[in-house]
Amino acid sequence: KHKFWETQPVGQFKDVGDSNLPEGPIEPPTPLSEVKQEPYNLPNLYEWVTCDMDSEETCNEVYSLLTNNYVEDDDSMFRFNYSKEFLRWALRPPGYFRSWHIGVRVKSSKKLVAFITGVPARIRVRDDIVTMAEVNFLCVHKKLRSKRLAPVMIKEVTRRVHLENMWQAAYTAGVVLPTPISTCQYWHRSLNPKKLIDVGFSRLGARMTMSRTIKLYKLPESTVTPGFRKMELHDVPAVTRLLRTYLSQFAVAPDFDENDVEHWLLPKEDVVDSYLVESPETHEITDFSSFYTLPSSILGNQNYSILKAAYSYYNVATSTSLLQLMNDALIMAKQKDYDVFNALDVMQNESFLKELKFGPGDGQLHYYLYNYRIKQALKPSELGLVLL
Ligand code: YNC
Ligand code: MG
Repeated sequence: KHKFWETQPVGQFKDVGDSNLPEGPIEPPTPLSEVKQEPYNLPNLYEWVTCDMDSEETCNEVYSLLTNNYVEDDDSMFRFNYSKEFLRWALRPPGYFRSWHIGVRVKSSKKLVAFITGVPARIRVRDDIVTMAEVNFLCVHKKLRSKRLAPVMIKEVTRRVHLENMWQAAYTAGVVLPTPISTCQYWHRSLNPKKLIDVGFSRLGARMTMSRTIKLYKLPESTVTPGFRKMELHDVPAVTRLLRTYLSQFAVAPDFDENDVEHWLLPKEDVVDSYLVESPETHEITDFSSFYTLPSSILGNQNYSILKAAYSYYNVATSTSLLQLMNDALIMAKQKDYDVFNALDVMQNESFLKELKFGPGDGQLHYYLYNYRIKQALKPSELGLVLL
């Protein structure tokens, strides 16, 4: 059934429920001298390239490949439209490898037709801190689908990860593959219900009018928590401490240091927003909330072409409730003109989703580890990891 995935060191469906298999790496590392030195073979018309995301021209090509060919919803009404600035941010964290930004071009025309990336990350799995690749942005041009190009892309990124002496990876996908470590659900909180209904993202509820719906989702003009403000560079040490303590409770979570926090969480316009609560009395940093910006193209609507979506990222509440903190995040997103605020049911998110009027989405997000076995699937609330 999964001709490719059956050959890979991942949890196999036949092993689900087998408690004799140990947790941890499935295969041991091989000596670096035994890692294949040449790229995998591509069909003859195509060639491998390393994509230099510092180059404006290459970044434009990656942006248009993804804008036209990346992830769509099941009904093909929306397609992710990651911005160029977002792609640069996502692909150049501390210690990144340019060789893990892999493209495929048509030899004759040099047209970019496929892409896959990895970035390095330290991920803690229970008590084990593992240096991994986070693999993302796997994309094959629509005209080249179902030709088994994806397995070659995956093998090539794996080879280049191995060359850096890393042997594990983390990734998410909307499709079921062998074998999810957890299956999560997206929830959506309408900020601009009229537009969401007009473009077919949501529907008017039973016995609801447009004006009642607008009233239902109305938010205060400004945030309510005293000391709530935007994160700044000097907050990095305090935010790192707060986040490390918080994430230690989850079975799988990133092991963030100050460099990671500066990169992943310091606000970057239209890419990542971060807020915190500084106690008006003690000036302690007690709470933190963040979201990233990922618009979607609206396919074939007369009136609108872009859906502006915020995605909940990392949140920590200690002085106020997570409910109130997230309500302030919603207020900020509304102020900044986002149409919808999305969140997965990971970490403690279930504690606010229903009360803050999020509704469950269709379609699930599956989390995976490569070459690392987990005995039993995790509940979403045991996951402390958000991938972009
Ligand atoms: C997927 N999303 O099952 P089997 S998520 C992984 N992730 O293999 P073909 C996938 N594998 O089942 P197509 C996958 N989707 O026969 C499909 N597959 O064993 C598997 N879509 O290949 C599939 N982006 O080339 C099957 O299929 C085999 O032409 C079929 O290409 C697939 O980024 C794709 O959704 C997804 O662009 C490229 O449909 C294409 O359809 C496309 O015949 C729209 O492939 C965009 C889209 C995926 C977003 C993502 C995470 C990717 C993770 C990849 C796995 C990483 C493993 C770790 C590597 C480092 C290891 C170390 C150390
Ligand atoms: Mg293909």
